Amino acid sequence: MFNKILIANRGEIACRIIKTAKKMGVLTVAVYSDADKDALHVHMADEAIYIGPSPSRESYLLGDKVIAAAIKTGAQAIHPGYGFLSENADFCRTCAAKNITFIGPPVGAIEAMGSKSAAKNIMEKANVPLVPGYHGEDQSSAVIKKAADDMGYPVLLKATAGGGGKGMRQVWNEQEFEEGFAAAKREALSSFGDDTMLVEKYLTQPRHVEIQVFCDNHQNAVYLFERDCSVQRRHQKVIEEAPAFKMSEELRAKMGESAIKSAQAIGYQGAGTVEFLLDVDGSFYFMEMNTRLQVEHPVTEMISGQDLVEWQLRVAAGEVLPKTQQQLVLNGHAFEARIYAEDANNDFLPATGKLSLLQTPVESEHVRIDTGVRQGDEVSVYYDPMIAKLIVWDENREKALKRLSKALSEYRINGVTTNIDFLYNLATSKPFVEEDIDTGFIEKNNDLIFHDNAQELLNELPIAALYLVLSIEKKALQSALHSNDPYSPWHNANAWRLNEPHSHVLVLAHNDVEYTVEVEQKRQGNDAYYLVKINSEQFDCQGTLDDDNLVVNINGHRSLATINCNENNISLYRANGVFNFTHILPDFGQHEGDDSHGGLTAPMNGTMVSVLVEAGDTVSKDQPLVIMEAMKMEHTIKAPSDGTINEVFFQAGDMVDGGAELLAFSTSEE
Ligand code: MV4
Repeated sequence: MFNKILIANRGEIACRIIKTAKKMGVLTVAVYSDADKDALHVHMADEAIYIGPSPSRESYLLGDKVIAAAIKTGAQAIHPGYGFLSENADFCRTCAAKNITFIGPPVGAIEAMGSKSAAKNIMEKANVPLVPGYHGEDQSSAVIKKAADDMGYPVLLKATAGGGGKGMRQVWNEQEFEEGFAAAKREALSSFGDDTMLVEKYLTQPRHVEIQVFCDNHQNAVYLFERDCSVQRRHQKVIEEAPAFKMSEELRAKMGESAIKSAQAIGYQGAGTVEFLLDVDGSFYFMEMNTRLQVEHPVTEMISGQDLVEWQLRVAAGEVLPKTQQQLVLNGHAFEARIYAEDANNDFLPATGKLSLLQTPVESEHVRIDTGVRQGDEVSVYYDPMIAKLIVWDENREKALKRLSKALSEYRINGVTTNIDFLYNLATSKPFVEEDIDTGFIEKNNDLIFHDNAQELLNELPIAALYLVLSIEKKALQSALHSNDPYSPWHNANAWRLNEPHSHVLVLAHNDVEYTVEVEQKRQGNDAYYLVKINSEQFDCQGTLDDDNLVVNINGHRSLATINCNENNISLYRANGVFNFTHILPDFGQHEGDDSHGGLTAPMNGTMVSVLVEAGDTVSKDQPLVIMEAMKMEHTIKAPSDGTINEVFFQAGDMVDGGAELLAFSTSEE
């Protein structure tokens, strides 16, 4: 076994590999770019080498720098993770030349699977089932059209240079063929510089089912069951599960054996994944083979009880496979949800920012979180905006799915927009629960998954407003009780001011739509309650705030909310999802029309935090005069010009209503 390995990757997969290496007593070397100098994977590794500027092409993709780092630290092997250099044949070759073990397949396997059409030819010779079609040398439209006519429509034209869904065109009947074929060739030429086409029977409701295979250097090969990865958006996997639902033992064995044949056809070693299209009639067809550890490998680990990274290290070090096929047992059901910093309501635009709050579900034998970030980290523009992979397991699909939705609803993330609500809506949608899933799932169920929560949002506004008012009143009481003025009426602690009714006018925004919310405190005997008005609607509200947890009663409906405030971004975590608001503060600056001759007024309700001047003081323009706190933020009110303070009307700890005159001021020009 190696005594030191270098991980040529970052983020969650780097952390995940380091965890297993540590468990095995193998030392680890991380590599990092400028953006990752304080990243979690750097802290977790035993040592770390800087490899360059933040853009991947100037750091993580520079094979020579990675190999130099391995040589410098005496790492005997390099684990490439996924992406980056993991399927780069040249890098694999250079490792061998430098006598550094590449933890992955032989370079010949990487090259063989690098071309989709070459892969198909190899699989055809190995009697691995391919989708009925034609992928021959003769590219005349007559030959390709005859193949299409013979197999029957619809057919799928695919550019052999394409991949990942690019360069595919459906042809629904014979009449459309010529035009479709010409268009597909034009698109392929412009996209890939190569218009070689293949044609296949078009499967209209296929599932994406992939088999995890493992081969050692002693001619042993096993499959570790299957994963269903049909839920994809623009060919990016969103939620994966293992095993595949509605999978019979017989079909599992047939697909597993076929996957083994595929791996053996290319002399495979290490971890590999054979992807199949599974048709509604139970027939399956080779799609492609991935020569790396996949992002979704944890669901296989959860149902097989195997650590696939440990298997990778052992096999790369020349050991035999840790288990035989007979020793592998499928137990339970697992899901993986990919949590991303992206805006699902804005075409999944990647989001960046600081993870000001990152509270996760509690990890257990049922809940696993693979992540490369911590609270306070930046989600940067340079890399895939993955925050974490949430993996859950239970003894069957129904129970595992309940664990998934519960864990998703327990996440508390603020500072960046995430896709958690989208994942929650998807995981709890009827078709998903009922296994009505194929690769078209997200398009088919678009309205279900992206339901517009405008009405739900309006129901949450009173809660956000109540939270803000309760926070101000709590802060006012605290600062007043701690004020240093012995004569302050606040000292008798019965908060006499709170007996006076007062109101707040707040402006809350969501997705650039602003809502004005009036909150008026009322009293019923000793109980305070609040009348909240939004547009023409009125809500009777009561609430008790304990840190960030609010027990709220709106028109007789009691419920819980967790709130996180980051500057004026408010995230409201509720059972039915997270709701984000921006609190629009009025401008505390002086405006032209302001009364800068008679006095300075409080622009809104707040608390006097400190008074920095006294009557008779001469002040200069922009000199701070008082600091008041409003809506959990402190604001300094400054002198609008050179002048004199004639009188001060409030002291620290006082609550002031919007519009109250704070001090009498006259400018020097007067
Ligand atoms: C297909 C197909 C239906 N019929 N081939 C998409 C990218 C590449 N992996 C192959 N893909 C497909 N090939 C035939 N003959 C449907 C897809 C497909 C798909 C496959 C797997 C996962 C997601 C997909 C999303 C759209 C289309």
